[in-house]
Amino acid sequence: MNLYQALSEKFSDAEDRVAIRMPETGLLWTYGQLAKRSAQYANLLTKQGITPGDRVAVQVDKCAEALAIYLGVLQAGGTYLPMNTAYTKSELKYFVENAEPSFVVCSSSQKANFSDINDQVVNAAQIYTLDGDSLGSVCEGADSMSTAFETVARSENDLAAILYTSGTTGRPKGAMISHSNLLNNGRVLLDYWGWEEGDVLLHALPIFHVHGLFVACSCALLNASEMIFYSKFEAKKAMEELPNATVVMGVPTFYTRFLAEEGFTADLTKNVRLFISGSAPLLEETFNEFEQRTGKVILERYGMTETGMNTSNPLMGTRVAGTVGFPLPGTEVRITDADNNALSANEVGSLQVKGPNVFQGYWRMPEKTAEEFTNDGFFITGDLGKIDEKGYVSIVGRSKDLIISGGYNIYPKEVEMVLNDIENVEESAVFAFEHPDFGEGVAAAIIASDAQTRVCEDNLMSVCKEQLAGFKVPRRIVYLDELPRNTMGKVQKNILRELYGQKEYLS
Ligand code: MLC
Ligand code: AMP
Repeated sequence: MNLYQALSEKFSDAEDRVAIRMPETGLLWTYGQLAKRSAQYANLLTKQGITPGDRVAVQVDKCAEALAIYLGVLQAGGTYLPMNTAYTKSELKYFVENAEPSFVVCSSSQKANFSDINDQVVNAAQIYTLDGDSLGSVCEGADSMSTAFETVARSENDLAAILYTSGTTGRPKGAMISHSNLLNNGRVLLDYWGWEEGDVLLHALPIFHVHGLFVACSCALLNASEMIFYSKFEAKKAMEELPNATVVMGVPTFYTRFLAEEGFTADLTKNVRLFISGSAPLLEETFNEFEQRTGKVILERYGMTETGMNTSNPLMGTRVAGTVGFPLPGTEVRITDADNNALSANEVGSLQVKGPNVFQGYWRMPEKTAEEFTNDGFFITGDLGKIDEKGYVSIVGRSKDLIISGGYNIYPKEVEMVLNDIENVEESAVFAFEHPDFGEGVAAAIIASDAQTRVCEDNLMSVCKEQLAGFKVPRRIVYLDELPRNTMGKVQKNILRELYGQKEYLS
C-alpha cells in the first residue's frame, strides 16, 4: 500500500470538484487538476532518480503546488520532509545534514542557505525552487512531465514523512511517520468527526506540521472535500470565507483572534458544523465565550508529531471544556506513575499511548527511541494527564520542558544553548510566560558573567534572530543575579514562571 493510493481513492469520481481554492490569489484547482499535477511531480522526481525511501526536503510558502509536491513525493515512493519557513540557516543545516535528502525544494530566497550546506550532502543540481503557485524551477520541471503516474508500492511501515521536533536536550529529532500511521489516523478522524459529502474545510494552518498537513489535509483529501486555502491565518480574511465553510481547524490563537473581532457572530458561523481546536490547550474561557457568541461548541482534540491524533471530544456527545475527550478508536491511552503502573480515575500521571497511529521511532536515534517507549510498547508522550470516571482525558501539564506558543513548540534548551554562547552571558534559563495571544510566550532569565556589565540586549536579540526561528526568540527578558535552584542544583523554572511569568509582569 501507498498512502497516496488511499488519499486519492475518491479523486477520480471527484475530477471536476474543487480541491483547493485560494481566496488571496483566485487560484482554483479541481481534484482532476490536483491528481495530474501530483503525477507530474512524481514523474519529475523519478526522472531525476528518486528511489523509494529517499527524502525530499521542502521549505516553501503554503500554496497549491506545495500540496501537489507532497502528494507527488508520496506517489514516487519518497519520504516527505517538510520544514517550517521560519527556520534559519543554522537550523536548516542541522536537518539537512541529519536527514540527507536527495532533493530540496525551497524558495529562491533560501536557495543560498541550502547551497552553502556541505556539497557532499546536497549539491546545486538537487535544489529546486518554488516561489508560490506556478513559479520556480520545480514547476518548470514538472510542466513538461506526463500527467499519468503508476504509484510506487510501499509497505505499511515504510516512511511517508519525517518531521523534526525539538527535544529536551536541544538536539532536534526526526520523527519517522509511516504510510500506515497516516492512513490509519486519517481514516479514524474522517469517521470520528463525521465527514460528509459537501463538507468544505477552511484551511488556514501551515502545511509543514502535523495539524495542517496530516490532520487537515488527510481528512479533506480522503473525503475529496474543497479546501479554502489561506497562505496564513488572518482573522478578518478568514471571516470572509466562513459562510462558505462547514469545518474549521485551528490552534487556540485562531479562536481568540476570531473572538476579538466584532463581526464574528452567530450569523457568520451558521454554516460551520464543526470548529476543531488542537496543538495547544484551549482555555475554558475561550471555549465558553465562543459558545455564547456563536452557539457552537468547539471540539478539542489532542495529538503530537510522534503520534498523530490520540484523543478527541465527541462529535455527538458532550464536549467538555478543559478536556481533550476520549481515546480515538484503536488508540490506547493510559496514565501511569513513575514505574509505568496504570493509575486510577482522576489521578495525575504520565500520559502514554499505544496504537497504529504511533510513529516508527526517531531517525537514526535508536537509543532515543528506546528511551521514549515502555517495555510494553507504550509511547511516553511527556504530557501529564488524567482520565475521569467517564473516560474524558485532560492534559494537566508537561513533564517535558516545553513551551507551546501559538501552536508551535519551543524546547527551552535549544534557546538556552544559543543564549549561553552570547558574550557576557554566564547562563540563562528559558521558561514560559502567559501570552494573551499565543497562550504561552518565550521568556529568558539571563545571568551576566560580569555583574557590572549589563548584557547588551540588542546583541542578544540579533544573535537569537539570526540563529533561531522567529517564534523561538524570547519576547520577555529578565536580568537576574542568580537562578533559583533546588538542593540538587536544578534550576526551578516553576519559580521563574511564578515570579516573572504572569501576563501583567512588567520588567
Ligand atoms: C509567529 N510569530 C510567533 C508565532 N507565530 N511568535 C510566537 N509564537 C507563534 N506561534 C512571530 C513571528 O516570528 C514574527 O515575529 C511575528 O510573530 C509575526 O509573524 P506572523 O507570521 O505574521 O505571525 P502570525 O500570522 O500572527 O502567526 C500566528 C499564528 C501562527 C498563530 C497564526 O503562528 C500559526 O499559524 N500557528 C499554528 C502553528 C501550528 O500549525 N501548529 C501545529 C503543530 S502540530 P517578528 O519578531 O518577526 O515580528 C502539533 C500537533 C497537534 O502541535 O496536536 O496538532
Ligand atoms: P508537537 O510536538 O508539535 O506535535 O506538539 C505536541 C504537544 O502539543 C503535545 O505533547 C501536547 O503537549 C500539546 N498539545 C497538543 N494538543 C493539545 C491540546 N488539545 N491540549 C493541550 N496540549 C496539547
